Amino acid sequence: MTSPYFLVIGLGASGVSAAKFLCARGKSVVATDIDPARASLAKELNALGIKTEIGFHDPNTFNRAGTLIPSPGIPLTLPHIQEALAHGADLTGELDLFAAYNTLPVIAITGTNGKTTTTTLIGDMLRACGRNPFVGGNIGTPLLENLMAPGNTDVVVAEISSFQLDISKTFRPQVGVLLNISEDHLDRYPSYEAYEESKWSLFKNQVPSDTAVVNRAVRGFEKACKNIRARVLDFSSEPASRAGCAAEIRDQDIRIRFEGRTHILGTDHLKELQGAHNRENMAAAVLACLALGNFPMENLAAGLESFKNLSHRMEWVKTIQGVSFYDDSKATNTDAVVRALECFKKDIILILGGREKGTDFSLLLSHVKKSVKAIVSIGESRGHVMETFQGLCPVMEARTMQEAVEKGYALALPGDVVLLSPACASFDMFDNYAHRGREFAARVHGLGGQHHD
Ligand code: UMA
Repeated sequence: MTSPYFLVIGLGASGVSAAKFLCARGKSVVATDIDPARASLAKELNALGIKTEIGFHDPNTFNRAGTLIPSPGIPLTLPHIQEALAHGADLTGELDLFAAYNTLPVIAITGTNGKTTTTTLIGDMLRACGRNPFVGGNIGTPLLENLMAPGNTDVVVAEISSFQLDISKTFRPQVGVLLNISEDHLDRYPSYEAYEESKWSLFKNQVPSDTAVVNRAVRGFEKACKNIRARVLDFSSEPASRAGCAAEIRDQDIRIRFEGRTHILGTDHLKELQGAHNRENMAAAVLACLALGNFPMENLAAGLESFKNLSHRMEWVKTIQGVSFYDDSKATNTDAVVRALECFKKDIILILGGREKGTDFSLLLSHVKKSVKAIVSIGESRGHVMETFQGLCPVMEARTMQEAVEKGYALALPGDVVLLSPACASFDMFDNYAHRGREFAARVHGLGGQHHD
């Protein structure tokens, strides 16, 4: 093996893309994945001239690498990574590889919740303004894909996770969006403050001609903004912080103030985007588009109207005998579950649990008290869920999704809602959140019964 080479660690979507991208640029690439099931994929990469080590991680391969490219899901605390860094290896990832070669303007969206909705909205709105965006990043299609096959795209809309930001030194979006920060991924960060810092780092390379779109209600807003060189456009729906914001959200209306113009954007008719959190997502999306191109408000509004609800995000599955089933599998933290619970008045049977990420279930206590009739706990965190909520409402355990759906249905009366909103990662029982959601829907459809929808 010639040194130095790029070592791609993990062959999921991000790693495969990075390996192919570097190889196409004539770089020497080695790729490794701990999962033996990646063997057939490795063959494809071998055919391109990429050497692979599958089913194990060899410390020697790490130590001899010039640059490590860990996939976002791989913690940097992995001993092989730490050892290689101590041997002098560089560290980079999807964002910086992309930044080095990309020539298109970039809108980048981060935050604990609402990233995917806002990213999708911005894409829809730009299309309604006659632009041709590439929409990618954490949302699913790695950014490097647009460098390998750019087509005639003219702007990049990138959903960005804290894991991607953690290994970025150079990524600089022309427009950066920070939606909110709440507890998540505490298994990956030494403290909540470290997670907050990671999110704010989206703006660290911006220059005065760039724009930072920031929720004014995010803790530490004033202090953090002192370190932002870009123009700041703020938004808020919180009574304590919304007055005078570039986007001020009051009830159903968003008042936008931008470069001397004021627009009132009514949102009441946008049934797919209900809830205060969605008005925040819309406000941020509008500001981001205005910052990029000062587009006409009619086109932006048309873009909002074309939005279709996302899969596994408060997705209605079916109503059986008056019991409505909703798939919110994408809710992998407590804040997202709160938003889901707020969509219904009461009588929710909540399917909760999975792989914890330093999850503090007690953040849900008051909301559960208000609107949850019973909990069905699934996954590795069954015991923790039981411990937290027993006494507040009935809590039943389920070992499989089939059992969870059956128990949820058995507990429900006509008019009730059975909601899968787990507050946890899915990897203890499923490949990913989408797999969990599909499994839920399949089991619901398997229940049969009379339709009331
Ligand atoms: N692996 C190893 N060694 C290890 C651990 C894992 O080789 O020690 C391998 C696994 O066997 C697997 C691969 O690493 O083959 C998985 O890597 P990954 O988890 O980074 O998954 P990717 O498919 O590359 O997807 C990543 C993002 N995943 C995570 O951040 C966990 C995707 O975001 C993103 O869409 C994709 O890159 C493209 O950029 C998903 C996500 O869950 C949606 N993100 C988190 C979130 O939104 O909360 C941050």
